[in-house]
Amino acid sequence: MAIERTLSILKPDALEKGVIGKIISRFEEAGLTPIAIRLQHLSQREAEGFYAVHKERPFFKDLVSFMISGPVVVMCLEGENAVLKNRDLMGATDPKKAAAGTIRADFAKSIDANTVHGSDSLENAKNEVAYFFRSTELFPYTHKK
Ligand code: IDP
Ligand code: MG
Repeated sequence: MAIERTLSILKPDALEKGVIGKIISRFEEAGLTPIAIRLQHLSQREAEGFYAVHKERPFFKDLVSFMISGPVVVMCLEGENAVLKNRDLMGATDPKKAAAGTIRADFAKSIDANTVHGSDSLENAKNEVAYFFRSTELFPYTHKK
């Protein structure tokens, strides 16, 4: 398996509940290392640009207003099979359908406030990491595999 990079966002509800440390621990324990990490309060333009693929969907307005309702944590995670591993740790989009023990099952309260974003493919991961981080802001370092 290959070492990959993926984008993770801890959404405003994660900060509101005070669970960012618990969530980052889950990533680290699964072998996903944050190689860039930043607290950021997204502007409307930044959130709309990030979620541009969803702009025709009925939930787009609510999604953007939720994502700008408070600060978020944006992170680049690196590790074996990072894209799929992160999606597995996150659980299904709707927390009611998320498997037990996943981040969304344990922390999310609704499909809007679903605690985490994660890139869904290697190609999207590359674009999403580049949306938030310059290459000089990524700090790969030796870590537990
Ligand atoms: P994902 O976050 O699991 O990849 P996507 O389908 O990419 O899910 O949708 C992006 C975000 O839009 C979701 O995390 C969720 O917050 C929101 N969303 C998706 N589908 C719905 C819906 O049917 N109603 C309300 N919000 C939704
Ligand atoms: Mg998605």
